[in-house]
Amino acid sequence: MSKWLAALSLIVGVSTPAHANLILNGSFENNDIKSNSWKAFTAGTVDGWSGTNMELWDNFQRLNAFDGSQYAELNANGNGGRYSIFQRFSTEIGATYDVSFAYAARRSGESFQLDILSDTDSVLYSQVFDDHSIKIWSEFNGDFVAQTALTTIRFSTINRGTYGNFIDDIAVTAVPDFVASASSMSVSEPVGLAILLPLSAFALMRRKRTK
Ligand SMILES: [Ca+2]
Ligand SMILES: [Ca+2]
Repeated sequence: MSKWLAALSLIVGVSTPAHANLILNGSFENNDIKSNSWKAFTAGTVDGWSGTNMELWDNFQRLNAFDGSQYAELNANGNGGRYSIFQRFSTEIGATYDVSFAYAARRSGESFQLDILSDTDSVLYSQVFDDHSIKIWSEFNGDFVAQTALTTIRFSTINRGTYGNFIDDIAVTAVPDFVASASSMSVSEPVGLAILLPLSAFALMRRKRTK
């Protein structure tokens, strides 16, 4: 929880619900492998994830995990073609969600695409990542608005071959309504929160969450 949210929940005297990660095994820790090793997994055998083959690495080849001790290499063992893993999770129609993860390259020239899709295949968010640093984690933070009761997050490799596109710490969390609507809140609205907290605090809170 951010300190702004913590402060807000103190001021208004309510407990902010836990912002549980909606992604199962987003940090790739559930299929435990030996330290300083890697292991190939066939499609669907990594907890929570569907799609193609993938690899898990455990603090291997001088790259420690961003979170925990394990991460995935999207360009997996196998046919050397394109790889794509995905997971479906429950969402509330119209609600805003934060999405975050960490990514790193194994060598130069790597790229992958993030897609967030509604259950009717509408694209809620899509971005190509080709700016990774070699064996240095970069962090992504974004958000989307759900359109259906189920939403899919998908990571697809763009460069071919069995090398590249490390990923870790994938999280999707619900954004509380009062934060999601803060930017559209007007001073004329008879909202108790607006009296208790200056609008600038909402703006600061929003900026902190989205940077
Ligand atoms: Ca991890
Ligand atoms: Ca590989």
